[in-house]
Amino acid sequence: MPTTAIAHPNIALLKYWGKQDGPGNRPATPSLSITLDALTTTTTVEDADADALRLDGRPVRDAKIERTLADWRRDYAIGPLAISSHNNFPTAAGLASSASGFAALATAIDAHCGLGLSDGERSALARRGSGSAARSIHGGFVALAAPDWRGEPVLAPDAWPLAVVVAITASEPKAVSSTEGMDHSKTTSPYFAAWTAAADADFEAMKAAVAHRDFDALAELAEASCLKMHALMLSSRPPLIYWRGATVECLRAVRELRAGGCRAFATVDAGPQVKAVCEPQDAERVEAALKNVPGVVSTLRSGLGGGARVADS
Ligand code: 2P0
Repeated sequence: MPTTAIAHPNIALLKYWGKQDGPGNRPATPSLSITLDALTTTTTVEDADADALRLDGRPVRDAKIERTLADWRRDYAIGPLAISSHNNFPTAAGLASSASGFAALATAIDAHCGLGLSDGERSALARRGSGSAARSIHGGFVALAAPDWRGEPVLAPDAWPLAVVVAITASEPKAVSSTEGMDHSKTTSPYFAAWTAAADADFEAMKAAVAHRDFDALAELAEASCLKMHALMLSSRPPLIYWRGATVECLRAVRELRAGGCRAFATVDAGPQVKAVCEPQDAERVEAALKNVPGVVSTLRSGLGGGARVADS
């Protein structure tokens, strides 16, 4: 019998960029994210004679998934599997498909192979595939921090139901993967030490902003974390420039909205898309403003969603 799990991508408001040395894919800095509900990865696993992977219906080879399965098998009895994964959103468009992908895969395999993992163990397993996937095990606001580097729920999705508007500015796959980009920044950016030195204080400040549902403080901290991460990318040698012109224009548009009294802030990951976070009553206005920015191809809207789970049969 096949087993199906679903998971949603998450967007980091406090960014993870850079890893610790050594095994386990442990981040160098804590992060804090929101899990989205409108974007979904659905992954089905089934016993097979040999591993086989289908993404959105097409047979594929994926070195990162193959490496991760080999790593998981060092610790867990996981037989050969036919894996079929489907995203209801563009896979290569910088929308955190590896977060939802590895969270769904870890959840499906845990159930299918009877590993009996706790949420924390499942999060650690997902992290070994992709750091951000550790956070998609949970819904709402989620922290990923020392010493365990397992996703920890901070606030349930309905406790502070913010909205997210994603502005897609380009849809080709990124030229430099996050894993490569992080390593490159760690080894070449003169600002990397400053990034890690401030990380714990930034994390505590953001946790407090979330605990108090303080939108203005969250907006200020999230934009600072995002732009500090992009400063690391830009100061790497050679530089990593994930932005398009429209990315910057979207950041400007969100700032103008905020100056006009709209509660919204923007964040950008390792790609050209802009994610605006706002209060639900402002989502329509934010989406209209971003649609109007030249170079924006399309927009998506989402609320906050739940954690990775086995689908009802
Ligand atoms: C984040 N990103 O915190 C940051 C912000 C992108 C920019 O985590 O190497 O795919 O697989 O652990 O999780 C994207 O990197 O990296 C990411 P790996 P991952 O969301």
